[in-house]
Amino acid sequence: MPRKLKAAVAQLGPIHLADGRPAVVKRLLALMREAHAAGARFVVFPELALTTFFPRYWMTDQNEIDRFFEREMPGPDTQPLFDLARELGLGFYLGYAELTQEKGELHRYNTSILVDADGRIVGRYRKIHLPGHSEHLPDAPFQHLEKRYFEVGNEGFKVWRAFDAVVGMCICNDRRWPETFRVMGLQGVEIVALGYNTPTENIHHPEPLHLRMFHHLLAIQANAYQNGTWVLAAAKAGKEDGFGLIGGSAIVAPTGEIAARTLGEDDEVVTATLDLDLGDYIKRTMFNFEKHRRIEHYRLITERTGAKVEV
Ligand code: CDV
Repeated sequence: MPRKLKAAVAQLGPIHLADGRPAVVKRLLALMREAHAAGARFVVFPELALTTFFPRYWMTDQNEIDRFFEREMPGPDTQPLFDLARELGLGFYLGYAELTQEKGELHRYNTSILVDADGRIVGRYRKIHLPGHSEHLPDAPFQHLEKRYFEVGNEGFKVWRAFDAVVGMCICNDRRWPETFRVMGLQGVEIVALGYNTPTENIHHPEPLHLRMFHHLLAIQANAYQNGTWVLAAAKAGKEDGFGLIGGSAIVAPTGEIAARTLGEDDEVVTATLDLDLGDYIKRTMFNFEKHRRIEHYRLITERTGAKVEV
């Protein structure tokens, strides 16, 4: 019996500072209805999908920072997403800023959740590869303060069984790191869901715009192929209060080919029917890990963090 899943990525156009949660959730609900009308059973939303990409702003008042965080999930503003998921039988991936209390201490993570078609949270991922910096960069056109506002995720790269598939999650910058996908690949991942906010400008080194899109697609296509997995990548796109984010939301097949891609920089849904067995031949042949991996030669990957020239 072939395993097929119609899945969607729901790109979001800009969310401005002045846009409140209820207005954003209304947009997400409309995208869910559109994905469902197209026959999808799973829809992927972007990273930090409930607010503007706030790490671009330098803030020192913790109360001001915490306005961008969710203290509960679902909470009063986000409950309608879960209700609609249950009503439509449509699961989703949602990225948001998580404020949680553990052992009496507050923690802040850049988080995504996997919600099944019954509207239940079945998985949670806390972003591990936090990009950017923690200090104020006065000469930069904008900030990228993920290292200031979030802790490194403490739950690893897990996979979950959902939609009759093995599903993993990662967030934005994680997609550029082969380790992210290989750890999930070693757990037999079949779908990697990922949301992202990629500024059009590299604040650390000038890069032409086309290179930003090229690197995004290069990373998700290569990692899909090298692990024989589908990748569902959802962008927040367009100009948020004048600050540009690339679009390019895509559904990538285990062959590394793009099966669907958004065209614009606004709210947009694209879908594809995933053949969940397509990655099997890649996992059995070219990337048969059991047969071909040589872990005795990979020690440096876990023993050394930075590159060191010793010759
Ligand atoms: N939100 C992100 O993680 N953004 C990063 C930075 C490096 C641009 C990204 O990889 O797109």
